[in-house]
Amino acid sequence: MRRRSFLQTAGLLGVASTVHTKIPEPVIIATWKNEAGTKAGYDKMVQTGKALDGVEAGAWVPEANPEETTVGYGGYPDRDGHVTLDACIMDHLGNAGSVTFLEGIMHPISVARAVMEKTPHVMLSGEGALQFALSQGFKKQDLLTEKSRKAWEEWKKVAKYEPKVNIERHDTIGLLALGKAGEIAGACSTSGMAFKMHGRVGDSPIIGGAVFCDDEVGGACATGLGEFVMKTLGSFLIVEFMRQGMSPQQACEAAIMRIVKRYKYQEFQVGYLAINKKGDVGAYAIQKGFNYTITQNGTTQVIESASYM
Ligand code: SD4
Repeated sequence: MRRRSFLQTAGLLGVASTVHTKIPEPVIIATWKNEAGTKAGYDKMVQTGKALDGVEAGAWVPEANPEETTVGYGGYPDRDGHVTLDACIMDHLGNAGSVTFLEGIMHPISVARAVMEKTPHVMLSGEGALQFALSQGFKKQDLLTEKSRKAWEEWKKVAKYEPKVNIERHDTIGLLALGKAGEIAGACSTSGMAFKMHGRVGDSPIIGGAVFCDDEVGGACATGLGEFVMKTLGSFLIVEFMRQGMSPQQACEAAIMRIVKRYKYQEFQVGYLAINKKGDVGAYAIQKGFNYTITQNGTTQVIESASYM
């Protein structure tokens, strides 16, 4: 008798909890105009049922596109002519992986995922990251395209490091996904700032900088001049603001204000995206011109972000 009444109570609780916890529609968002990336990520997420697969597949698209000069193959090199890549990925369980200063591998996001899943570490860098990638079956190739090499030759005539705000409007890809089970994952992939110093690493491989997810709260990702994302640990800050009760929009704005209050923000861009467990999305940037792409229910839209300036 006792057992049966326990089971009945448990059953009732079960029903009650399904009624109250409505899982929102799966959604994937990405920095900038990245329709092909978010669509590919969304399709993958629908196919496998996992947000993590969605953000990885989304990053693959610009990584493989030679016309995309800020990510992967075709990315602009550093001042010495090396294409050096940074990427990171984080899942809903708090697992994270990243690679920095990686050369010669087209899909650094997948190497970051392999670091997360197959090593006891979070971050591998440079030659060590490359050796690990090769050991996992990734193929080494030359990522410097003719277009990027020419741009570098041109840059060398004056050789002035000058990060450009919103260059080409299809920059570094940061992605956030809310999966079928309501789980949150995030990823980021970049070739970093064009013509940077050799060895420079930006925010994109920094967990808490370019990407942070906490499945109790939501996720955030960043783009723009990484030095300022790193100095304020932007994505971690946004998730913590959401934990304290802010909406994704309020949290992105508060994180941009941290930069604006402390640094000479007029000359550079930082843009943030955030999502919470309900599927609410926020976006905010320092300068005008930041936008993001969202795919949900099979529909993809590019949306202009609000900005401080
Ligand atoms: C970096 N945050 O390497 C990257 C670059 C970027 O839009 O996002 N550009 O600093």
